[in-house]
Amino acid sequence: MKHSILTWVILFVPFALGAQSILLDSAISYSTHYSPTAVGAGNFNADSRTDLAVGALYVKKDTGAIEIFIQKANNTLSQKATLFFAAENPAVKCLIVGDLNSDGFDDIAFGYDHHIGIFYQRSPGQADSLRTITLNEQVSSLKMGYFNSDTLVDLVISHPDQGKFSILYQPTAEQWDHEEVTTFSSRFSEVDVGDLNNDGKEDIVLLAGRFVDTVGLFVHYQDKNGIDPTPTVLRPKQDMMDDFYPGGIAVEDVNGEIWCDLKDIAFPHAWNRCGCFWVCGLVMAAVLNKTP
Ligand SMILES: [Ca+2]
Ligand SMILES: [Ca+2]
Ligand SMILES: [Ca+2]
Ligand SMILES: [Ca+2]
Repeated sequence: MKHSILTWVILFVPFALGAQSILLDSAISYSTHYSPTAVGAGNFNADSRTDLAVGALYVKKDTGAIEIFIQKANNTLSQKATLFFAAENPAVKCLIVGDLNSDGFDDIAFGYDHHIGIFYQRSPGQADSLRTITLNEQVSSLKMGYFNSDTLVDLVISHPDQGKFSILYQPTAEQWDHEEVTTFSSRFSEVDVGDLNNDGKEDIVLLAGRFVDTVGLFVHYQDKNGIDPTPTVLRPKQDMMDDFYPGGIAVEDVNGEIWCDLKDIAFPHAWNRCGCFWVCGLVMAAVLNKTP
């Protein structure tokens, strides 16, 4: 296998958040064998340290890969294994790590082409063979959340075309029921999950931005009947978005409103502008504050 010199930048730039500036530590770079496109953090060896899974843009025709980096006791990473999988279009578009089946071991879910792939971790460091769930549309982003008032985690997937998103409900462990939701007619580059109205139920936020001229956030609230298919549309002031398109969103309480536990929505600019792919060039461009 050809060893790429592409590096993966974890910490790169200071970013601005309102009037505050936060200077991150100096960059730490690790080489991956294949061009990295997506990353997720979890535990792959049952110790107390967080490890990383990195999805690849290209390995070779009909072959995709997830590279596993284990965090050592000195807080550095060591490449431990590569999970290969067969696919017609194997470029990994998005990746998350979490315990999908509630067995105590973190699993890996990722999107490629119009599929979601899952590697279940059956015992520490041992991945099962690939489980594939085929959707109707291409995948641009996926996240975990709880969307039907049970205790098993579900998945939400954004599609870059057709004004649709998908929910994979998990009625019993490792069984995934696909529901496709038609929403505002736009193209979604990213999805995130958070309780935006502080009612204890997680809501879904879709970002239209990378592929369109008009930036918008489309919030689908969850009520007692489940996810509302009608979105609430949020559009930032256009001058916030001059000269670039946001590449992703993060739904977090970024300005410390812990006292009211409301979430804010941030637009990181994660597009490729300086030769490195993905995290390089991260800029916090806008924060939409919610007030009680
Ligand atoms: Ca670990
Ligand atoms: Ca698991
Ligand atoms: Ca569920
Ligand atoms: Ca909510």
